Amino acid sequence: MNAGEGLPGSRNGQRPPLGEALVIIPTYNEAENVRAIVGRVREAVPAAHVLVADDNSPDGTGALADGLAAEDDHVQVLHRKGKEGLGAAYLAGFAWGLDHGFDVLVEMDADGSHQPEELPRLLTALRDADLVLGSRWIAGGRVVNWPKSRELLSRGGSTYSRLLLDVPLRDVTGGFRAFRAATLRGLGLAHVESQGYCFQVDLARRAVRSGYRVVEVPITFVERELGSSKMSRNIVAEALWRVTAWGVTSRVDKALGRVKPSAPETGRSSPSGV
Ligand SMILES: Nc1nc2c(ncn2[C@@H]2O[C@H](COP(=O)(O)OP(=O)(O)OP(=O)(O)O)[C@@H](O)[C@H]2O)c(=O)[nH]1
Ligand SMILES: [Mg+2]
Repeated sequence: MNAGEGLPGSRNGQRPPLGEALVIIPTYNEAENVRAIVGRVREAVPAAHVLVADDNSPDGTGALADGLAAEDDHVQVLHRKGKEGLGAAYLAGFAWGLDHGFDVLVEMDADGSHQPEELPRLLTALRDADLVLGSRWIAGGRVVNWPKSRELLSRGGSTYSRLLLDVPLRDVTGGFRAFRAATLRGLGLAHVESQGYCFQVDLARRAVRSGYRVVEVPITFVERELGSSKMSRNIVAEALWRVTAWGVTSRVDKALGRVKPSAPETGRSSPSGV
């Protein structure tokens, strides 16, 4: 581990060198994608380790990932009992990565929507940040092959979250992100209950609220070509009600002069990167 790892990352603007990175790839029925995506990550950032967090996919993704792990000591598999949602898979992956001493933890989808070749840019930006978000909705960011309806949903979700939660970020729902370990430790992950898209909103708002430096980097998001989406009405509904509830609660707290820090740490600089 790096010296100073336990300190809030942005104190005095000084951050430790990045150290060892773990790319966490949650999977549910990604048999057609898992080999290609792991191979692309290993090529793009050879020093990084990969953790496939599989929810006992009925299509055998977990066994395929075991095969990849047997071939490559930089690949590990976290087998979970059953489908519990993206948020739970990431929380388990973060816990695994923190327990194993990784300094940087990356979130990335298995379906090819996030380009492993863009990972070095995210990691470079993290040298001077506590959290880096791959962003579709800033200059230079774009989506490829998305129907207009998906784009509207995603842009609308980010705008709604930004306005309601006072989070000055353009892409709050995206799932291509790099966290410093110290940042994750400061987010109060034990209290995270969100599962679907709003898991990403939840972590972003916690990071901003805790004063971490959050930086957005433009990415090209490509619609999946193989396998099927796990997006559902329930996931959208969960995001809508949770974001609305967080927004209302924080407005009431502000009106009553109550401050509710999400993490025990203090002394971070203002989130100047957002
Ligand atoms: N372990 C685990 N992974 C999941 C679960 N739900 C989704 N995933 C994975 O999370 C990533 C994102 O899921 P997608 O189905 O691509 O959802 P999406 O990217 O929001 O939706 P699309 O844009 O339609 O692809 C993929 O790697 C999925 O396999 C889950 O319950 N458990
Ligand atoms: Mg996807």
